[in-house]
Amino acid sequence: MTQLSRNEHIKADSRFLRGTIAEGLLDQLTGGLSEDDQQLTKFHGIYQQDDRDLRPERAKKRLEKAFSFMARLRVPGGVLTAPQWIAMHDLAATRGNGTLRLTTRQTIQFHGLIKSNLRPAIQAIHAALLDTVAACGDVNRNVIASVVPQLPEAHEAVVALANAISDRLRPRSRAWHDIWIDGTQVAGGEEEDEPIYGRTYLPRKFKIAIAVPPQNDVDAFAHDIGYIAVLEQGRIIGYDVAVGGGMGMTHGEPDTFPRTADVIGFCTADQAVDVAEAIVTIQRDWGDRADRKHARLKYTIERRGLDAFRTELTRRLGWELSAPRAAGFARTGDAAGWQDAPDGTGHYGLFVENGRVAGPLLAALRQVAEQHAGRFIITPNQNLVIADVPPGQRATVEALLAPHATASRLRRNAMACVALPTCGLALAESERYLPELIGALEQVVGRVGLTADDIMIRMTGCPNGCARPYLAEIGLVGTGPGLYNLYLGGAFDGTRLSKLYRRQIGHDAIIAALTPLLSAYAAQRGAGERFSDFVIRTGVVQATPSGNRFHDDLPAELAA
Ligand code: SRM
Ligand code: SF4
Repeated sequence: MTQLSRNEHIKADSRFLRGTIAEGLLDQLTGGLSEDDQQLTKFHGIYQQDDRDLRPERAKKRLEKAFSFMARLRVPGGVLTAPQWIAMHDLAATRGNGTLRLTTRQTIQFHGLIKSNLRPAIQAIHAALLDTVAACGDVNRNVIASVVPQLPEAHEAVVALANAISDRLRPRSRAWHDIWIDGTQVAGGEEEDEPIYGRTYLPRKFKIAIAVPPQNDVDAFAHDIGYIAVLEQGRIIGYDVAVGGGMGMTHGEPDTFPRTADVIGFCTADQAVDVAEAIVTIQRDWGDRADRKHARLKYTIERRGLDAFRTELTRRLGWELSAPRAAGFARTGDAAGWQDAPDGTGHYGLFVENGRVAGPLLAALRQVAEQHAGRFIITPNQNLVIADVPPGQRATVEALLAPHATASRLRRNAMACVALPTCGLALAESERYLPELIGALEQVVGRVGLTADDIMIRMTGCPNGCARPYLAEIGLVGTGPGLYNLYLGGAFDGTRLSKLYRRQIGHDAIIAALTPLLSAYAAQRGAGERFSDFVIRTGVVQATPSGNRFHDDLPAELAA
């Protein structure tokens, strides 16, 4: 019999996600929690971290690492009210590190919560009618949806679906309430049940996105399930269903790879939640519980085959998906500036560099929230939309935010994961370095005449792919301090993975590698041709047709 991974035992023995978290919170001798409890707090949306900048100094002084916690909200569709935004602002200021971090999954992360602040922080989130339930862990995570408030009917439908899926797939355990809100309960849980997940939940994390074409702002093909809306006269009548997407891989292990999801059919809007549940239960039963590196749905599908997966889905649903019918995508990313809605309101797209809301921008957004009763919608590209602004308030909103929104096109189309100093898995800088690299590349695009073009750059500090770098036109993935693998050729509409172009290069080599390519693109591109399509047409890299070919077709010097 195959041996289960350690996490499977931790889950099974946890009394439905309780472990000894409540006791650990009372232990004042350490700023951290036990190793097993660290795995369990993830299911409550909480990660133990430490400030990696301080590690050497603290080690020299024989001090414990500078532990703190990151908490992540569950916000299906990314929609917050203005009072909720204010509450989150206050929480970051009083309990966190004074910043809000908008994430690539349309939510907010708080960094720097010390252990004694953790429970008050979660209680403040709860008081604002929000929670952190299942924002991490081996369950369905925050369900993301296209940000299209300018199409009110469609937007309302996808946000409602995101909420309905999130509700259906939310763990039923009361552990989150018991530990963080009620506060004292240590025992309990034995009598509970998880009708969808069971005692050991899923083999691994699970992610769902809902897209409204032509906008692929959610990167539908990067998800375990991507729903792609089919519209008739502005109304969503159903969704194409794509399965088996994912980004994470491990350097030097070619049996791990990013994968774009496969479209397997169409369901009506009323059927979409049942489809999600059926797919989740297949992954619960078929997923690999021995090796967490092969436990995502993408590997289940590679192992069992798409036909077998489709047959099992039909069996569990009791009916069959019909033939796919969604329209294609035009682009990923977000629009900046005003979008007009039919009722005369406006929606202001604000670029937030790498999602970090801090300093004057944080203060300006608070002022906007205080004056505006509309919604704050977080995008899946770490940006923000101030929605439902009446005509009379447009000038005020713009005056407050425009000074913070100026950025080149290159910068606006770029995204970096958090990485150092908080991410325990980072091999290289990302959020703290990308602005500098973009600055250097702005000089290059300025020289060759590409300042008016949209070229998409994404960076991560390790191969886990939190900023979806393998779907970028230019992807940079950390391999070690100051070093990155450079990937090219991910399609601008999010439908094609990229290919490795240079291994382990630093700042100067990145600029040196990209300069001639950008220059050639400016001079030789066809009408409307994207940078990623150009590098494939001219043979700079081979196209990657599917995830299991990600490591193929490399020149000899790059092949592992
Ligand atoms: Fe991620 C782990 C940050 C989106 C793939 N991710 C982490 C952790 C929690 C590190 C850890 O496990 O200790 C990072 C915390 C950093 C920090 O200090 O805050 C982290 N991931 C992020 C965020 C904040 C990146 C960002 O800059 O916005 C995103 C938060 C999402 C959210 O709000 O829920 C984030 N992570 C993603 C995405 C993109 C997406 O979901 O669309 C991916 C790729 C898609 C996918 O899942 O395949 C992603 N994160 C991972 C992985 C690799 C998973 C895999 O299948 O191999 C890990 C590591 C792991 O799970 O073992 C990881
Ligand atoms: Fe951390 Fe790696 Fe994710 Fe970046 S990609 S946040 S370095 S896990």
